[in-house]
Amino acid sequence: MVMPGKFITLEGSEGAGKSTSLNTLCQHLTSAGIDVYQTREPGGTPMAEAIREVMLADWQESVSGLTELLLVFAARLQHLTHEIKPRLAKGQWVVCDRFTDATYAYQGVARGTPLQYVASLENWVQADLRPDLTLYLDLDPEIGRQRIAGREQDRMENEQAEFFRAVRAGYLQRVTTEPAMQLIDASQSIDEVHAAILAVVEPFMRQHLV
Ligand code: Z5A
Repeated sequence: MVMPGKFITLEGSEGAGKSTSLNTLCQHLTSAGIDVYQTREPGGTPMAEAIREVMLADWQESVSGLTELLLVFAARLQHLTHEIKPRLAKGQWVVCDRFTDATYAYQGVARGTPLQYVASLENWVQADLRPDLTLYLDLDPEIGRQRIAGREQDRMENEQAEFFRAVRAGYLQRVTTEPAMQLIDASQSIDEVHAAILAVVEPFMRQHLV
């Protein structure tokens, strides 16, 4: 019988180092013999990537948190149906750059969309699927913005500092209620962040590779 794979997500605000950490984490898992699939949200399928483009584009009209919420869950359903669920069923480990904790932080807390709307869609779209482990890279958003300064900014990245402080507050709130969520201090050097991630991931691997 094939054991279902594990679902690991990375979270954090802009410039926290998710993409950097995701690559080194996937290399580490692969070198331990794990069949890893690396992906991201919003995105992960052609249609979900198209929804991502729509969501992050700079529209000349207001875009509410509820509109974003519906877009992000439409993309998520495509991603779950065509990539995440079939791969987990085959025993692959799926490592995803952002997932529903981002929706709670950005659309819920920062945009002010009622959290019960997020929870309802989470239950409807995901049923009982939740990440087995979430690495939340915590960083002062000002430092994160300095790290990505000079890069072209999308509609979300153009938000004010107050928005990103609310995103961080949203994530910190999730850490207190979600047992799968582990806080990593992302203000450290890249090597120190990687070591902190491995300190969480190694015991997780031992627990699930027997
Ligand atoms: N979004 C949403 O609203 N709701 C949802 O449900 C979901 C997403 C799923 C796209 O996400 C947007 O979608 C995002 C939230 C929204 N918008 N915003 N704003 P994304 O993950 O694609 O975009 P991002 O958060 O803007 O990613 P990012 O800016 O690329 O950040 P990162 O991946 O965390 O950082 P990085 O690329 O790894 O590193 C950035 C730079 O910092 C780079 O030069 C690194 O070399 C450097 N770096 C990394 N780590 C360190 C350390 N430790 N020290 C010093 N420098 C470092």
